[in-house]
Amino acid sequence: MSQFCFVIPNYNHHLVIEQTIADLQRFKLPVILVDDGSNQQTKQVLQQVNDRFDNVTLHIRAENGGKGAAVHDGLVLAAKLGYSHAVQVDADGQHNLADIDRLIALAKQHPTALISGQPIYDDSISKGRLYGRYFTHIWVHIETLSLKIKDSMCGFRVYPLAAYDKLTKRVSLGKRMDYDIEVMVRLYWQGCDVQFLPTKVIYPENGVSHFNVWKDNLLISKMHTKLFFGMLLRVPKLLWRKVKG
Ligand SMILES: Nc1nc2c(ncn2[C@@H]2O[C@H](COP(=O)(O)OP(=O)(O)OP(=O)(O)O)[C@@H](O)[C@H]2O)c(=O)[nH]1
Ligand SMILES: [Mg+2]
Repeated sequence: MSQFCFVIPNYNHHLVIEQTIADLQRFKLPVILVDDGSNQQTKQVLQQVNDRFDNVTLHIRAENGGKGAAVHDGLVLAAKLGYSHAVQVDADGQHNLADIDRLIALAKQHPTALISGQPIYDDSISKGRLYGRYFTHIWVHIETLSLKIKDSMCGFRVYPLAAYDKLTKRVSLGKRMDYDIEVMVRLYWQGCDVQFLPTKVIYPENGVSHFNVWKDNLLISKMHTKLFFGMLLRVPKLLWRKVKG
């Protein structure tokens, strides 16, 4: 039997987090909220959320470690608490929570797969972010020798925790914005199926993005170089997977 929980990483996102947790109550699932070394204002809001909702476990990281480090902590804690799947939702109100039912249904249909949102953007996304994503799509197709991965940057996902545990016992993943991409490619390399659900992603007007165009894009480029060489080592395995369909 699959047991689901939510994992929400939070770094200085205080505006909509309480409303997000309130909206998640209808699922009657536990929520692991990870404070990734946030500022005092956010800490106060997170404590308030923790006091208000019984189903919230607040995990506090002493220092900021990056999105990847925060999600990793949340997933490890989720596995330790006995859950089989963790639904990862960002804390900035960009994800369409109405699609969670469909995300979970897909995970139940494919219990060993990584399930991911495939973003449908409106005009609120900046052109820089949009084009950066195409760059990553192309790299990921090369790294997996496949067109199977339709998006690797969306943080709206369901992680199969057994497969994640197996992966992270072997390799340590990028700790910042490189994480979402790397974990998806490496799970794919490990043999994990990846399923996508088209979902609207918005950039709210008062939204705060911590994505640093120069620093994070450089980090992501370095990671693609590493994954490219990783792909070369796996060419026979990846081609065999293609042949098997
Ligand atoms: N950027 C960033 N996000 C973190 C960090 N730690 C946790 N997070 C959380 O990770 C999620 C994604 O962060 P965002 O800054 O929105 O990054 P993103 O959604 O990939 O980028 P945008 O598309 O520009 O919004 C949010 O829930 C953050 O609060 C961190 O150190 N840096
Ligand atoms: Mg965001």
